[in-house]
Amino acid sequence: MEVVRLGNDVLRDHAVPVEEINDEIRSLVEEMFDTMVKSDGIGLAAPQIGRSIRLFVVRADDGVKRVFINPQIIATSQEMCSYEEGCLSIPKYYDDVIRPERVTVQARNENGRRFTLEADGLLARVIQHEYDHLEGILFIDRIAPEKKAKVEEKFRKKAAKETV
Ligand code: K2U
Ligand code: ZN
Repeated sequence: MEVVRLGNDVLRDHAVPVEEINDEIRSLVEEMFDTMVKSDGIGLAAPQIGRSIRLFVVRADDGVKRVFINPQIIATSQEMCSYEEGCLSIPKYYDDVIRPERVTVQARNENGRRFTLEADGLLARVIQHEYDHLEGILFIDRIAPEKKAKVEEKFRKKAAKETV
């Protein structure tokens, strides 16, 4: 599957809830895992493959594959931390982003079973980055405005060249 790049409007949409967790959703999840692994990602949100629905997959530090369908962040820690983030939709650009250290998320898995997960470390970081994708938020929205403007300009130029 093709990962959409910065500049594609689908990355700025507010994704809609998954109505029914059926075989179509389960096969989409499988394809997203393959795409994520092939892209050396540790997370991938459905809007990044052009599907504006509330679903993302994660493969953080423990290597365990996790699916989050209709996730809700129900708590975040006061303590914040900084981490250098990247994004498969904004290739080759990395920058430090400050976010809460820990997060509690409630979601359904690929079989529709509800679960609640308390995460810290890299898993908490990826969950927050992927959750942002469902809200149409990208990590560059959380860095200094002048740096964000430079990245957007670079991708606009690249897209313009490709369309020629
Ligand atoms: O959502 C994505 O675009 C995948 C992100 C996942 C990520 C979230 C938070 C912090 C770092 C990454 C990355 O592109 S996956 C590639 C990667 C892996 C480890 C560290 C940085 C970038
Ligand atoms: Zn991303």
